[in-house]
Amino acid sequence: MKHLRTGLFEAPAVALAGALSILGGGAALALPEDKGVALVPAASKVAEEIHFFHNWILMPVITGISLFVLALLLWIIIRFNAKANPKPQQFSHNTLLEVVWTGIPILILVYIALFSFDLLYKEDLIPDGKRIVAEGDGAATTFTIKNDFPESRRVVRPEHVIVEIESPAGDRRLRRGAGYSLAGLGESDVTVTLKQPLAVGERVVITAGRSLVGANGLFGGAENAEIALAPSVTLKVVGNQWNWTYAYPDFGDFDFISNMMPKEKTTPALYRFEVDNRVVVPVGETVRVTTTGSDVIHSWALPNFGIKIDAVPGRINETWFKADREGVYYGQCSEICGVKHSAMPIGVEVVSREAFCNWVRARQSEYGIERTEEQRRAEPVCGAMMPAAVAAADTSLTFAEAESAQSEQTPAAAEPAKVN
Ligand SMILES: [Cu+2]
Repeated sequence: MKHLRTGLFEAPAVALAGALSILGGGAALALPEDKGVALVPAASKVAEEIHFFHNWILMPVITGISLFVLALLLWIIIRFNAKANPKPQQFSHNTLLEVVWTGIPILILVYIALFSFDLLYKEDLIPDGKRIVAEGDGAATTFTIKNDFPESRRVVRPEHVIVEIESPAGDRRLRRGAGYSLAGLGESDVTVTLKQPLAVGERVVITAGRSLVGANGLFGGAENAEIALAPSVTLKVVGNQWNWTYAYPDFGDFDFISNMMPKEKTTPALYRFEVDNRVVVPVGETVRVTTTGSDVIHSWALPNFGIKIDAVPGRINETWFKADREGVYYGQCSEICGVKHSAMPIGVEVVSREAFCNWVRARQSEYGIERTEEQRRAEPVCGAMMPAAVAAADTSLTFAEAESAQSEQTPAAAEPAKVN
């Protein structure tokens, strides 16, 4: 493993272009705001579900309980004070009342758990969805995707398959149930039959798996749901007193240390968030995050992606995220780890696939990592983008890639501005 100490290279300037474009679009940057009370903006489906859980499950329950208790207090103060009620009752215990005030809280907890456990499971379980992309030829209507998941993860229900049609211009139509039929659910091959053949230039994108995210359970949102794909990139995170080491095992295992940016090198708004070497990840890709600690327990927390996972010496924890939007996101160590616990922030840049691969190439040459042509082709994300591999890319192309291919990166570097 090649190893460089911190400060030998700057955060890549080219990657910042992605951040600037998202800021230009008016999307909020992931920084806390003065007097802000809401959660930082969600940048992944799991974070969106966490927001939903907070806003529509927890808040109504908390508000209802608070108002109910307030009403009880007021009632007791007014109705049962010594003046209004000079001769108090002398009984104690009431079986019915005690059963009710034990039973109702249990039901409230079960209600919360229904949503909470579902969410915890999604955060914990590494997704295993897969996708095929097929080009239309004006005649083909039938497409097959292998149902070779482990027994318990087999595709068995219609919602385990999402069929999308993409026009040559890049807009997509979602089809759920209408426009196609499914055969072979629960068997070794699942067949999608379109009622109308794909036009030349149209593409069908079939995603299968049980890692459904963004559906928001009972309250609809199925339109928003997607099936998270199996991770393509692995990011190794090691917590140290008091900085982070990041490694990219898929790309020659280069690693670097990320330290907090000193006060004089950053803005007041970014002080204690900005780092000298940011993590760089591609947009729209499922990233597997493995964490461990080199000395004491730290915690890698990134609120925009709904991630908070302990980095424990002697063991490896695992989680995942898939960033839906480009930008720069910040988090902080969230396990008290010593005197400079507050000085080990986390900075993550989500960039287009092109920008990510350029960054990877630059790091590899900087670290003197020799990669054979074969090794490069085998690299996730970037291998498929090599010119000779264009044909192979058709089977792994995602919408995110098509989108990011359209937005040309312009070299620019600036401090990310704060936008409301
Ligand atoms: Cu720490």
